[in-house]
Amino acid sequence: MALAKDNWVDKRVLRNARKKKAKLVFDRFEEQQPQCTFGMAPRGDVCCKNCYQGPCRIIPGKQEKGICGAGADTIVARNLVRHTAAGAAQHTDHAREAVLLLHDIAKGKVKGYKIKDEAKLRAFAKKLGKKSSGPIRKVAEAVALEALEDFRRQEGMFQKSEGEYLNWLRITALPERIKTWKKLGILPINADMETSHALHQTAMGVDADPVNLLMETLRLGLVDGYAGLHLATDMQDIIFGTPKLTQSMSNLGVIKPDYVNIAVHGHMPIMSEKVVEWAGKLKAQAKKVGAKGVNLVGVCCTGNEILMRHGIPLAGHEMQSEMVIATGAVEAMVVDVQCIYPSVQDVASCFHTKIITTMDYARIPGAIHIPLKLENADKAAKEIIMTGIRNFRNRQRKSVCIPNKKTEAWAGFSAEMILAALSKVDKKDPLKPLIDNIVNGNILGIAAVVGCRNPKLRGERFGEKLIETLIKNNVLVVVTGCMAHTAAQNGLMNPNGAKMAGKGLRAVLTAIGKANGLPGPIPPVLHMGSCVDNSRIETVLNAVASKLNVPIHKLPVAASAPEYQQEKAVSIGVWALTLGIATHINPIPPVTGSQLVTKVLTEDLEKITGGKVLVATTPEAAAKAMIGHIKKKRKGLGLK
Ligand code: BF8
Ligand code: SF4
Repeated sequence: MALAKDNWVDKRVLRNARKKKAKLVFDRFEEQQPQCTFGMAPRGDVCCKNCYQGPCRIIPGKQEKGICGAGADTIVARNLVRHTAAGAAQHTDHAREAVLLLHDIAKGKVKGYKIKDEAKLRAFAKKLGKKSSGPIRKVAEAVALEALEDFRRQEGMFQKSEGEYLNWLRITALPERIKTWKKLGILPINADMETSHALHQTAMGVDADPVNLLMETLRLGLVDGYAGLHLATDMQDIIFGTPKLTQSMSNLGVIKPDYVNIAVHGHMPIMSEKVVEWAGKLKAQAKKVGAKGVNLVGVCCTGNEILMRHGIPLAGHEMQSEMVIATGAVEAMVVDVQCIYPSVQDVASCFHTKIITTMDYARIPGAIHIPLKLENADKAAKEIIMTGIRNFRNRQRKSVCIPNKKTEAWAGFSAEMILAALSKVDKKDPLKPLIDNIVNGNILGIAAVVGCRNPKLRGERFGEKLIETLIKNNVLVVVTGCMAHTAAQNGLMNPNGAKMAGKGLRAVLTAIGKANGLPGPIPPVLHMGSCVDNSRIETVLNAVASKLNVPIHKLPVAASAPEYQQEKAVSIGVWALTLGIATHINPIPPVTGSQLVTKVLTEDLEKITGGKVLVATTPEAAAKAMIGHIKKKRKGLGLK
């Protein structure tokens, strides 16, 4: 099996799982072969399941239309709308919960949470045209109500080009972008209405026009970007604090043999922040059961969130979640929503690990359910930690297998942190050193490598090879999501990784490091957070674009989701396209059955938003395409 080449798959842990008869993602992947190829490249056939006359399959030259008469272009575009809507719905639900928390804090309804970044809150009030001075709770209420408006505004829904649009888009996106989107008639009005409307529009017998459907896809990309990513990040920074530089460790070796190990998996800081707080408070309880303390470790995006704000180590990305349990040394894995394999309970049942679900709408049969609600968050978090502590005695020493694998990881590069680091080089004009080094070619360009790992690409080391090639070619790389775990585990998120960078990039990293009092360079790959924190990337790009007075699509930047698997990665990718960013996605998305949709995404869109999809199925080809695009943009700006 190609697994041997995946350096994040620990062979000993794998054997440990096998000994206990625990099936992992790779085993189920094999069982699923051969997977259905309908909708998938390169075969290019198309499948529709949108009504019960179907499923219908479109086979070119043989079966050109579904039973209702929908052809390949319509079906492919409809499927893309639905995936984008599903991804956006996950992010907007996440953001909504954070907005409601801010509102409850403002109204004094919850005691367990506070506002940590008051300056940020006041800055948002100002941007929204609200009173930014005075009692903080009043300001918080005004900001929360403006955010909630993005979930309830109704005016303009059926005359979209005339209506009002998302507050969060209005205060975040650059005027040039808003003008472009307004011209296209894709400004979203209300996040919930747009995602629900998308289900209507794509039902059997509603919209059959593929171009109109693609416009709807773009609108949903904007919903994702502003009412999802930005809104979630901003609310979380206000409540839990804006991340600053922190140094920690990554990979399975962060699990400690003598401690009560509790893995936190999912996405919402509303849960993870409380768990972090109570892990600190209950150290003495852990000692009572013979452990040295409580060791929290992070999995997937929640891992990134608690790494950035508290320096908690990263145990693994989503595909390693089962391996975290198969170390036999994890007393509890607490989860909330998104990207949690239901199989974690199956693996846990082969060991002593307790799986704890916390959200009423995300439960796993067999797991313990401790609902963590705003009003009982402290009680629930305490019970979660105590469940882990009580379970320490059940650990079977013979079943413990913790690999000796961990790598130093620096994190917390919020836009504010990046500017603070750059201001040490040029206090008056922090962006100048970045821009000067792009102009002189020390930095060829900037690439965001984000998103998931995909079991279809096991053994290919796609994400890590792509990042390594980019930095070798002097491209500054920023990472989020599971790709941040990948970069960390491969030593790219610490100063030593700078050895792998090209000469020009290394010189810049070293100059910034020295200006900040470090003995050497900063890491060549900057950790910007979880998947919702892709918003932070736009914040930096907007600052650069504004300073240069050019639109984002003229900047030497590119993005890649090299191993995407989740609908959320689709909606983030679509948002990047609306921003005008050339975006590589792999595996090839299921659009090749429609020549029209494929052509719009890979060619025509560039004339509309400036963004386009880059197709490449090897890391080398992906790096080449991204670097080629960056060079083209440099030329456009008159740079060598
Ligand atoms: O939101 S990168 S597998 S964990 S979807 Fe999920 Fe993909 Fe990981 Fe976070 Ni993002
Ligand atoms: Fe078939 Fe049309 Fe129904 Fe799709 S919507 S399953 S193409 S009949």
